[in-house]
Amino acid sequence: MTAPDELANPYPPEVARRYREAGYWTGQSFPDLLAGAVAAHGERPAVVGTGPWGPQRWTYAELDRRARVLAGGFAERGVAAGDRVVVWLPNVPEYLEVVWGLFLLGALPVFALPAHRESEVRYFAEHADAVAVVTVARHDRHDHAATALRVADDVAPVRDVVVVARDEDVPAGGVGLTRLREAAPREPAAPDPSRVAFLQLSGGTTGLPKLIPRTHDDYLYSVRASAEICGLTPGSVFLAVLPAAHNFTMSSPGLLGVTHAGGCSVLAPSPDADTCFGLIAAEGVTIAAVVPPLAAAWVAAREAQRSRAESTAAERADRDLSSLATLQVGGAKCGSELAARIGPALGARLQQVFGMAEGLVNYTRADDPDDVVLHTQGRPISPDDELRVVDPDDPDEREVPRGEVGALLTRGPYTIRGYFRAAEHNATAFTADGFYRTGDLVALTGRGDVVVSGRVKEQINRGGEKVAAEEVENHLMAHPGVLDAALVGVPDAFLGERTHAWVVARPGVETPAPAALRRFVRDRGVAAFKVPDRVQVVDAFPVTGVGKTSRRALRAALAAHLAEESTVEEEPPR
Ligand code: OOB
Repeated sequence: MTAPDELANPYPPEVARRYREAGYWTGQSFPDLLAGAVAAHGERPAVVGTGPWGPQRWTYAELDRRARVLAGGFAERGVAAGDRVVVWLPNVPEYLEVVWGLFLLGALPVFALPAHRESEVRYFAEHADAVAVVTVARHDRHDHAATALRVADDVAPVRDVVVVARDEDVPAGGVGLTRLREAAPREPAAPDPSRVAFLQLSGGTTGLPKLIPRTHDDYLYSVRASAEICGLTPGSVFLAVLPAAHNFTMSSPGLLGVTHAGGCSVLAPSPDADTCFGLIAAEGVTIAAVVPPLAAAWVAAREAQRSRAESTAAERADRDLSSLATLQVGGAKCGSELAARIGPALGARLQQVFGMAEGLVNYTRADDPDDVVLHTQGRPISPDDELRVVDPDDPDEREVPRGEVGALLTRGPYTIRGYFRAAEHNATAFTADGFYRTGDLVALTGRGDVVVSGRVKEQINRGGEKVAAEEVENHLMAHPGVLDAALVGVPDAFLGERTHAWVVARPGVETPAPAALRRFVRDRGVAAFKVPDRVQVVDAFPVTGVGKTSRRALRAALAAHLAEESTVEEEPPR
């Protein structure tokens, strides 16, 4: 089904040779990473969390044993090395058991977010020719297993829906994890480290999300280097707050960086301050990774706790955050004001992280001066990360002078050279010489730190969750009462941006109500964060002419129109 070379190293051979010679690509594979951790830290705690079987606490040896059994279990179900398996799980400890099971088998996880719904999961399964979907019974008031079973019915190669749930909660047609756990353990595979290890998802800028092929060599280089930059040791305890499958949580330095260092990963079942403060105190968490709105919520919760004088000794112990040395904030811009409140409120040092699932990750460093940590998004992991800041309006993409804002292009030892099965999109997303067009507007400081100032890509960053304008517009336009739709971002104090959909009603049919349109998008089975925050139905777009030039110009004009409207509203009556 898959031409074998689709999963081959996508880097030009001479480039791959250079990255090996420089010592970035070491030939380490995912199974090697786990084997190394087991050999050096076997009896140390590796995973803490709560799933369908209650609280779990596994050492590296135990995680390895479980993963080998699941590798055997997947193999018995007919999953083979090189096969793709959609992993659609919340932050339960079994997530790591499953993912490591697949890695040890040599199968390729395709990472979906727990917030994704049928339309996204179906697309991932189809696009990757997945042979199985692994999910939970229910999560977040949604029946994940039932949705996965519907996908399996329609998408031919999907043979199995593996349900991470107690047997009594596994629906008919699904395979309980218990069944896979009955298998004989399997010796780890020895995958070619230059080949693709998994497919990560992209926030997307087009109608359909893209899949990102990452090799063992490139990804694990970023993991080892990130662990070093962030100073991880066997004593590090990482709190996974954002979805485990997100690139930030997984590898910056995240769950995998902690594995490399021999530290412990704690999976937070919910990102709220109460849950996370309790886990930080109980487990001695040293580092956590969050998006700006969560950092703001934690800061506010802490400031409120401080102002309540009547707390008991037990309450204070439960909120002891003194172990938390580092709070990483990324996924969206952390404004200077929020940045300045983090240290005083939480007692942790802020680390800004500007990364992307396509590769490039920037960090502020522990020994950076405060103004760098507060006002920049850090600098790249690798000396061989190439960053070009170019004039976005120049067809020749000439670089702007240092310090000026331009569009960021990047190339390097862990940045992809193309999306999976997306030849047409790749032709515009990458330059002829292999630079990825990030779509971000940035400036570089004199020291080479990156300051993110906006974006050129058609994507809305809703508190770190990425919404592709075109994807949502396509859903809206599927409604019979909709002639045209344009989705734009509106500034939001909490999220950074929220979404506003302009909808042109189709003449001659009943005009749909905004609430009905929001429900319509939700019912098409998309992640809740993609459902427009506001829908405005009009007879024609309130800006003229621009629609004929490009969607981009139309969205920009509509966003400007909204901004104008809101300033007008705020003006006092004359
Ligand atoms: C991370 O990855 P993605 O793939 O969900 O999103 C990447 C995009 C970037 O291109 C940029 O537009 C935005 O998210 N972004 C930021 C940012 N971090 C990410 N914009 C401003 N400031 C930041 N600090 O979001 C991601 C992947 C790895 C590590 C951290 C974040």
